[in-house]
Amino acid sequence: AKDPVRVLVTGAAGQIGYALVPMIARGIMLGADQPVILHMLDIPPAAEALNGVKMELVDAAFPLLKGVVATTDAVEACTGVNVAVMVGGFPRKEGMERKDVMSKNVSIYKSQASALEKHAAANCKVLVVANPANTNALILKEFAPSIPEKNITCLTRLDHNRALGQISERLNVQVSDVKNVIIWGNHSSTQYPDVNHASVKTPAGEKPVRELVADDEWLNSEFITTVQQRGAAIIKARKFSSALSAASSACDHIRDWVLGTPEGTWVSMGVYSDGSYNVPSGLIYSFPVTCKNGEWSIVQGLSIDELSRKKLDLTAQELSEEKALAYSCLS
Ligand code: NAX
Repeated sequence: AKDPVRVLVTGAAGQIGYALVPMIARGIMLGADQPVILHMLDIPPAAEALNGVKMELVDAAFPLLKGVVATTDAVEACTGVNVAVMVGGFPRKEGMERKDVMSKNVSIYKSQASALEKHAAANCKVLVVANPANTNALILKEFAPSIPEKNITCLTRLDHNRALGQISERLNVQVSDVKNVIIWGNHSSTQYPDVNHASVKTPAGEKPVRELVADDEWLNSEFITTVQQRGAAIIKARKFSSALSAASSACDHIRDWVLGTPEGTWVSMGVYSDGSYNVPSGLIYSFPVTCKNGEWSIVQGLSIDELSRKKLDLTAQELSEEKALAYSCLS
């Protein structure tokens, strides 16, 4: 039998945490044959609720779950973890300035970066979910210099999956037959959902999404805004933000990273830019990636048309501004 993998979930008493931990304990993140030990971190006001989640994990009698650590101590939470899913953060409340929210998250991610750097297992893979996800991941990277930058990522897979979902609904095809959409840039409303290289499996072979949809007007406007605004639409409908889809996408992100993407298929991940596609280096930016042997690589050589170029630059611009704001909170 395999040795258990230790998976940290921060903010585990929150909405996404509640949806995510049972998925991990069922093997959805790391595979049906992979035992896990869950490490759950939250803050003292949520300690009792966190303990309740632990009780439910025990009650669910998950065969793969070999242990649960539930704590409000970041060092205890981070010790020995192989995978860290960072869901905890400070939410934007009505009337709060962007800078105030940024400042709270910068201080959280700075201190959790040090806890991970000092106490996580070597080669720990980190996924930041909490918003502003790209910039929180960048702060984590800056303050955990001994963690390889390749190991620090943020979640845009939910946006990627939303784009697959929209195409599948529009064409009335199985979502599993749609592939290779791309989310470029920030996990925010400036992200660019790009279908220029996406295809659908049909009885007559793979066909480009643009050819099948045959409505560039829809693809260039409504499709893009629907994906960009989907988070807000969920809040409006549910009065709470996306949780089950965020949790499921976080599992997809880690599973594909660890176990690999299928041949001929790429996914979107927020990763440290190396300057590919003329995206400024030094930002955590969402790119199309393939994964093999536990490592991602950015898909190279895709053609970028004029409309796309503008959208790639716009979201990079927003990330540069967020980065500057985050740094201004440090001084
Ligand atoms: P909740 O408010 O339900 O849960 C957040 C939890 O984090 C709370 O239990 C809170 O006590 C805890 N927390 C706060 N500060 C902490 C700290 N310093 N250490 C550990 N835990 C801490 O929010 P939820 O709906 O679960 O969303 C969590 C985060 O995910 C938010 O930042 C949200 O904006 C972000 N999202 C990101 C998405 C993405 O695709 N990247 C999509 C979904 C979601 O909106």
